[in-house]
Amino acid sequence: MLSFDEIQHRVSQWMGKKRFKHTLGVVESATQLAKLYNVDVEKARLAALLHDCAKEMPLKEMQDLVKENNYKADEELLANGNLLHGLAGMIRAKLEFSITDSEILEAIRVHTTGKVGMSKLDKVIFLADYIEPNRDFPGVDELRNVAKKDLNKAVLLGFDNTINHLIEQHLSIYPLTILGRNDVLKSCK
Ligand code: DGI
Ligand code: FE
Ligand code: FE
Ligand code: FE
Repeated sequence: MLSFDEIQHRVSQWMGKKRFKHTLGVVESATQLAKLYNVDVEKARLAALLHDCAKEMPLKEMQDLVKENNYKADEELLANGNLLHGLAGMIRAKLEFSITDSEILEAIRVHTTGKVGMSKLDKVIFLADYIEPNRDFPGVDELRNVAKKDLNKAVLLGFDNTINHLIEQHLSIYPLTILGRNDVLKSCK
């Protein structure tokens, strides 16, 4: 089993400076959120460190990784690296670092799309990805404030922001993202 620092070093070689900085920001935010919401901090740190570990792979390599390891992915997921890098990252985490913890692997897998029935760890990683210190978009400070008070409400705002953004750009919304959004809405209020 490699140490956190050894994994960090390997991950840094798989991405550019900017994404590595983002990754360390997600580790920082995930650590804070995990403490706040009673999530296993070590699991959150490892999932955060690995969440984008496949993001800079060429799409073809992501697709091969998924197929060669017999994972199933629908057409829309397979066709778009923005969607596929979660699953590809999960497989990389398993193969390259022998991560076997199913909660960590799942949080990596669903960090972009979300899903129905997200665990607290899934939500912490999803949200940390959104609010880490290097993120700068309209509404991020409001989201950071909500994240300190209500995990589900903050995740809902994250989904809403993503969906709004996709609509503004006339892009496809992955159906599971809508289902995940509606599911966390039920946990709000
Ligand atoms: O990998 P990051 O840039 O840190 O962030 P991310 O994994 O949350 O999102 C990656 C990209 O995926 C981002 O540009 C928005 C896009 N995305 C998120 N949800 C959907 C989506 N794209 C489509 N087409 N459909 C979605 O539902
Ligand atoms: Fe990502
Ligand atoms: Fe990210
Ligand atoms: Fe934008």
